[in-house]
Amino acid sequence: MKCRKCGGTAVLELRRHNAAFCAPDFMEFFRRQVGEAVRRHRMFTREESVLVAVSGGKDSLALWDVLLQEGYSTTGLYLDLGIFDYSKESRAKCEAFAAEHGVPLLIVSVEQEVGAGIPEVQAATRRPTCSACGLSKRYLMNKAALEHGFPVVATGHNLDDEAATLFGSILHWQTEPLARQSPALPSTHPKLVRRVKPLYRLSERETAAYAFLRRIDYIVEECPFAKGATSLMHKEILNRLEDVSPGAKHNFLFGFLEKGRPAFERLVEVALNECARCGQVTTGTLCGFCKLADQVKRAR
Ligand code: Q46
Ligand code: ZN
Repeated sequence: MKCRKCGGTAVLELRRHNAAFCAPDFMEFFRRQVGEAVRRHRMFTREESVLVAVSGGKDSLALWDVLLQEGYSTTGLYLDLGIFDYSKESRAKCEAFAAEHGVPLLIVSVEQEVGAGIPEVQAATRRPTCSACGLSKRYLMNKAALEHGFPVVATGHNLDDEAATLFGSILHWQTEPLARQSPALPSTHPKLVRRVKPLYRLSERETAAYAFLRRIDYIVEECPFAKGATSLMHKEILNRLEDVSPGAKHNFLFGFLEKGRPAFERLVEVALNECARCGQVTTGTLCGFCKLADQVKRAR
C-alpha cells in the first residue's frame, strides 16, 4: 500500500476516500479536514478564544491537539461528572495534557453545580443516565463559556457520532433534533454561545489513528453507562453498512446536512426565554437543568 501523496509506505487506508497515507501525510490530511470544517461553517476565527470541551477520550484530546498545532487560542473545559473511577482517570488525562502543552484547563464539577454526581442524579430523577448527563453537559458548557467570556464551545464529535445521532433521530422522526443537528450551531440568543464540531468530517478510526500517531495519552475505557446504549447499536449498524459500501456514513450525514436539514429547520420554530431562576436560555419558564437540580434536592 502506497501513500497517495508521497508514494512512501502507507500506514492507513481510507477506503471511503479511495486513498492511503503515510503517517506525516495522514496527519496533514487530518489537519486539512479540520481546517475545511472550520472555514466552511465559519466556526471561529483566529482572533477568537475557543473553549474546547474535553472528556479525556481520543476525540476531544485530538481536537484540542489539532487546534493548538494550528495556532488557535484555546482553553480546555473538563466537566467532572462524578462517575466513579472513570471520572477520576479521565480528569487526570485532561490535566496531564494541559500541563504537557502549557495550556489552561477549566474544571467544573457536576456535583457542585447540581448537588450530586451523575449516578446519584440518575437515581434521584429516574431519567435515563445519558439523558440527565447530556442535559447537564450542554447546560454547564454554555454556562462556563458565558462566565469566562468565550464566544464558542468546540466538542470532539466525529463523523461516526454524528451519523449515529442522525440515524437515531430519523428512526423516530424527531423533528427538533433533526433541525438542530449541525456541525455549527449559531448563537440565537445573547446567552447562548456557538457550539461547533470541527471533527465532523473525520471518522472515529481516523481520530484514533491521529491520537495514536501524535502519542496522545487518552482514556481508552468507555464511560460505564455507555454499555448497551442505543447509540452504540446504531454505530454498529452503520459500521456494517460502511464495510460493504465505503463512504455510506459520509453520504448519509453529508446528504442530510445539505438536502434534509434545511427542510426540518423550516418546520421548527422555538421561542427562547430566560430561566426564571438561573437566567440561562430555555423554551419554558424554568430550564431543564434547574428542574433537574430541584428533583435531586427533593430526593435527598
Ligand atoms: S458520559 Fe454521560 Fe456519555 Fe457516560 S453517562 Fe452517558 S452521556 S455515556 S458521552
Ligand atoms: Zn435555570
